[in-house]
Amino acid sequence: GPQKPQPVTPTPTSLPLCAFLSPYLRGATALKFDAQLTFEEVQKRNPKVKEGRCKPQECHALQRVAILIPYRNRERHLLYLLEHLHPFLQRQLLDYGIYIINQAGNGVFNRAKLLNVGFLEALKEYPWDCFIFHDVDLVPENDFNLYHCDHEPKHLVVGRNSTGYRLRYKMYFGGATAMTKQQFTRVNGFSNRYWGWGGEDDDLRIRVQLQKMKIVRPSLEVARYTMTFHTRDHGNEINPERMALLKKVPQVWSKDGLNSCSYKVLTIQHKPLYINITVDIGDPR
Ligand code: UD2
Ligand code: MN
Repeated sequence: GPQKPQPVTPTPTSLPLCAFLSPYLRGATALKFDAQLTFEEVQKRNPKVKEGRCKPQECHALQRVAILIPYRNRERHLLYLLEHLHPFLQRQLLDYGIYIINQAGNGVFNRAKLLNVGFLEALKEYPWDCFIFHDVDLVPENDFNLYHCDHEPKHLVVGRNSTGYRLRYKMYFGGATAMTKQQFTRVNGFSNRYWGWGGEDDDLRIRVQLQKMKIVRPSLEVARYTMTFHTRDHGNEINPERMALLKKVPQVWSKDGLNSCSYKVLTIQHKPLYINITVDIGDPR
């Protein structure tokens, strides 16, 4: 027989879906970096952010996005990134959280392993759909560079100030990338074996290519970043083994990654503007 129409009651879960292109986007903005800025000030400017997270109240976000930032001793860079990223992500109408994965101790830095830890730990607190692996010193200049995941892994940094806003090389996959939970799991995450500077981003690209996934990029006009100036950090010297490691990716990717990532979480702090995970990731072996 004919079915009775169901009554529709407006509940928080029946919010309309957010627009793919938010009406709040502003396009290119001139970035200013104010030496007097404080974390308290950024907190005041972002009253809707609670414990590093925020989601739109007017609509149901299209994706739940975790921003994962590998970190050690870059407080000023972190402050500038938070200053710009919080309003940027709110304008994009995302359900998002910002995680800082802070390497404990003074051992050799390992960006890729920290990002694996971030992925595994963030999923313990919320069912994130999409992960943005993001350097702490890169500030996006245009909010049409959407921090959504795509059907293919997405590289977000086409150009930046220090390299004349051009792609560094055709296969470049560093700085900031967006992958869904499924895409990142399929490649077994990052390698845990890159200690020191370099190679880990190319390793991830090879993993993606081995799975026959394609890398997509936003247009050059929108995928622009300012990298706050820095010199090479102590403890993150160039890794001389990176080229040799890159040759072995096809043989090792399935045994080296998310499924072999051993670490010890020391603290998880829900700070006002971000979630801080301090972790002991061990030493190169
Ligand atoms: C490039 C890539 C980066 C990564 C790196 C090689 C770009 C824009 N970025 O960055 O994604 O592939 O080369 O490993 O191409 N960090 C700390 N504390 C430290 C050391 C590093 O927080 O002591 C973090 C921080 O998030 C930093 C990131 O690691 O942005 C990469 O290190 P970098 O900025 O020194 O290296 P860079 O700019 O050459
Ligand atoms: Mn940098």
